[in-house]
Amino acid sequence: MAAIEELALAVEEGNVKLVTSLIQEALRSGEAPNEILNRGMIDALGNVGEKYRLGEIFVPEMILAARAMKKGVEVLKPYLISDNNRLLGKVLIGTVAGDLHDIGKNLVGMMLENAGFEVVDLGIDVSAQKLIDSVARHPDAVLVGLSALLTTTLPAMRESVHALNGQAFRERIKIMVGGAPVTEEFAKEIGADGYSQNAAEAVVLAKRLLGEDEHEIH
Ligand code: B1M
Repeated sequence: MAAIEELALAVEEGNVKLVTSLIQEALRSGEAPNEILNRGMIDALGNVGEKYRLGEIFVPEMILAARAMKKGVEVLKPYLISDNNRLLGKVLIGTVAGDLHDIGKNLVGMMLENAGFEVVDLGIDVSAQKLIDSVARHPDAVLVGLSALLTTTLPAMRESVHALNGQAFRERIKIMVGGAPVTEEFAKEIGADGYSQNAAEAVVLAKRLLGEDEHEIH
């Protein structure tokens, strides 16, 4: 079996040690870091979610898989990060109130950082009030990114965006949202400025919202 398929299994099984060595093996055999991330880890967590949905595994197994994924991202991070150090602006990013999922949010943050944004991670379970206080505390922030992974926390995302929309500082910030249950329509409906489906698209969206894409040097 190729290292990348073995890696996907190791992530699913939550085998942290094996994840580390298989990533190193995949890198040595010339696999692209992005492929390792997408096929070896993100897809694996997709399978874990499906198995959980079907009742084949339970929360403890999901926790182990998430831990293995986090370790994998840590090992892979130096290979995913470029030496791009343009400062495109400060982004505040967090997972909405009641929601503890942070793997996707962390990936989005990492990709934004890699693209040249300064990222302030507000963490998980971020209340609307904490968001307001954080934007106020960072007068140079230009973008707020919100993540939600549960259908039950979509109302918290709505509430957060509404709360931000009611603030005087709204003019200086853009708001982008994402996460598995979030859609373009929902983003529009709640008054966010944009939605992206994955971390790579989040970078494109962030640049577009801030008008940075026009200045891109190709
Ligand atoms: Co949870 N969980 N979970 N879970 N979990 C899901 C989300 C679920 C779909 C599984 C399932 O049933 N199939 C389901 C939600 C169902 C629903 O709401 N419709 C679910 C459930 C039910 C729960 C609990 C309620 C289980 C329980 O306790 N009974 C509980 C809730 C806890 C809470 O938050 N209050 C729970 C707990 C957990 C763990 C703690 C065990 C763990 C999270 C660990 C962690 O994050 N530190 C966990 C995990 C690992 C998952 C699955 C398996 C994987 C999530 C993940 O990290 N995916 C997930 C199943 C699935 O997603 N298929 C599941 C990989 C990640 C890279 O993708 O986060 O989608 P994702 O991020 C993507 C995009 O969505 C996008 O870009 C990312 C990268 O491409 N994106 C953005 C995300 N945020 C963005 C922000 C942006 C832009 C793009 O702009 C700002």
